Amino acid sequence: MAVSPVLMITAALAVLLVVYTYVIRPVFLSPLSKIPNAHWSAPISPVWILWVRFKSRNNRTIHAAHERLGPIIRLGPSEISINCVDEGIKTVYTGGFEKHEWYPRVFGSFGTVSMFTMTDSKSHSSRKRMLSNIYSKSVLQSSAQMRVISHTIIVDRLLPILREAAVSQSPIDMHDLDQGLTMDFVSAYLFGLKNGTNFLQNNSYRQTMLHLYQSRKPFEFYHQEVPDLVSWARYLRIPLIPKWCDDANTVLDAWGLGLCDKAEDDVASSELGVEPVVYKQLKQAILKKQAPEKETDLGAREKERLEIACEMYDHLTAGHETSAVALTYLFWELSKDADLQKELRKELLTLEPAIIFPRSSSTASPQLPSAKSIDGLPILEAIITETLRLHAPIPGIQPRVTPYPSCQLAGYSDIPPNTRVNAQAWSLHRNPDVFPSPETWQPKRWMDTTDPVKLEEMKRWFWAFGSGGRMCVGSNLALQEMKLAVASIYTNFTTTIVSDDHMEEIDAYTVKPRGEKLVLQFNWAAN
Ligand code: HEM
Ligand SMILES: *[C@@H]1O[C@H](CO)[C@@H](O)[C@H](O)[C@H]1NC(C)=O
Ligand SMILES: *[C@@H]1O[C@H](CO)[C@@H](O)[C@H](O)[C@H]1NC(C)=O
Ligand SMILES: *[C@@H]1O[C@H](CO)[C@@H](O)[C@H](O)[C@H]1NC(C)=O
Ligand SMILES: CC(=O)N[C@H]1CO[C@H](CO)[C@@H](O)[C@@H]1O
Repeated sequence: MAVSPVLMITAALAVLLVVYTYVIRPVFLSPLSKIPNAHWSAPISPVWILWVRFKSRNNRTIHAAHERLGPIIRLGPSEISINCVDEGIKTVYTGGFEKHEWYPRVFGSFGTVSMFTMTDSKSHSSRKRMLSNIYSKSVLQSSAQMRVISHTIIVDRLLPILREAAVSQSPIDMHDLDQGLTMDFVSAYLFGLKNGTNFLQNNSYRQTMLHLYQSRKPFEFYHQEVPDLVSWARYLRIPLIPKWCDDANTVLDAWGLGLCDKAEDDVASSELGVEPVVYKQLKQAILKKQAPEKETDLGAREKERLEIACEMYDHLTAGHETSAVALTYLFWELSKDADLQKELRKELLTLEPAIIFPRSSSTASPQLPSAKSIDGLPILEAIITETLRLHAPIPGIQPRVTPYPSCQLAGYSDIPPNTRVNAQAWSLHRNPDVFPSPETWQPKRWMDTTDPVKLEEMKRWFWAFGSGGRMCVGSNLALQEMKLAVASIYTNFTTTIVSDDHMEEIDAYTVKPRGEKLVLQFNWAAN
């Protein structure tokens, strides 16, 4: 059979076009081709970086590539990574590059998106305007609700547990307790103290819920990086993600929705300990924007209920896991340094009143000093900052997309639009020029005021809460609760390590120690 010359020419052209599009252009002609490749195959295929992520080697591989190749590297045909401030995180994150689809894929819930997962800047800023005020430092520091929440959680729940541990000389898994502490804090601010969680005092419930929450982690990769594969597998009934994972989601969604519905009953309250501060704020802000005829529309009401639930669920998860991990690493580092514990305690005793906790439960419990005075303690501040540097709870990539028509990053111009670009705190925080001996935990590096320029540079590279318009909205809440917890503990107790096997971070979006525990012994501090 003779093949027509027209067909042959067409076929040849088609092959050429494919070769041009998938090989010649990405390897030689695209402006991205000048950027050093983290792997030889990066310009033509994303398979290498997908494999790296599937094997949970994202952080170390990208980190090693930056060490080898400099502040900008190419990870795939349309993905790069940056590791610098100027023409790096400053351009991308402070410059408002939009979030990548990665976020709604992984962290969407209730069929909708939250402030954290919205990609489009307009809807995002509208949502952020509704919520940022109640998370501002000044509001949190002067909030009467926060004062009641703090007193209940620290004085009535946490300290008695630690006193019991010191009296009976029983070791405590602090990582487990930290997650209860932070969940109680954030849920109380979201939903009101009465209707928030009481994880600290309910071990079995806490452990069941946290186990469900954590169990899904190994399967994050699929939604994050290969969403089409997930859809296909579902369609073909291949169990890529096990059924118990879906079941865990169902239980957790119902739990989150239940907390919201309880808060709804108290939405009119401004009673201390009852008012659901964040829930109420969001509900009122959403109602204000809504057309009045929608108020009686059942479909619209249900949509609004789920939208609020999605936002609240996000704050619950973003709020408890990160702060708990930070506290765990802080207690770990501080438990290795008895001298620093002593110095810290001296500083804490300058608080008025100091958080002195009685040895016996029959003595009146302490009043807490103001959040503002705790915030002003330099050693405490340095300990927290250094922990967030060395053990950033979100150390990995925060993907964004480059804007139209092009941008310049790390000296490379004409970077095309819609290129995925990431930075990772893990690497930014390990620049030896900015943080000498980056692998050692040295709180005092933040207290060296002899060189203000150097200190300023450290602050520019500090990225535990991200930066720009999508920076963490809960950073002030996190810092306030962490500082209070650490201050309350080290005023009267010392800690030593009983067991710290596998404290290395897992490779994930929000990390945790691989061993998932940190066992400490609490003792009364000597005068
Ligand atoms: C030590 C504790 C915390 C750390 C290290 C942390 C870290 C971060 C980081 C790095 C981001 C940016 C993520 C990205 O763009 O991929 C972020 C965003 C966010 N965080 Fe936190 N966070 C902490 C505590 C909290 C708390 C307590 C809340 C509770 C309200 C919270 C709520 C959020 C929300 C809602 C966003 C999305 C903000 C936006 O897109 O505008 N975080 N956090
Ligand atoms: C722990 O929480 C569960 C679920 O809310 C509840 O049913 C149980 O009674 C609680 N246990 C204690 C000891 O408070
Ligand atoms: C707690 O610390 C304060 C200040 O050092 C001390 O006066 C008090 O006796 C301590 N309480 C106990 C039970 O050791
Ligand atoms: C990052 O990689 C290093 C090895 O380079 C490893 O020790 C560490 O646990 C990893 N951290 C995370 C968050 O994956
Ligand atoms: C489940 C629960 O604790 N619900 C409480 C929510 O707050 C209201 C108002 O204080 C209480 O009456 C409920 O018992």
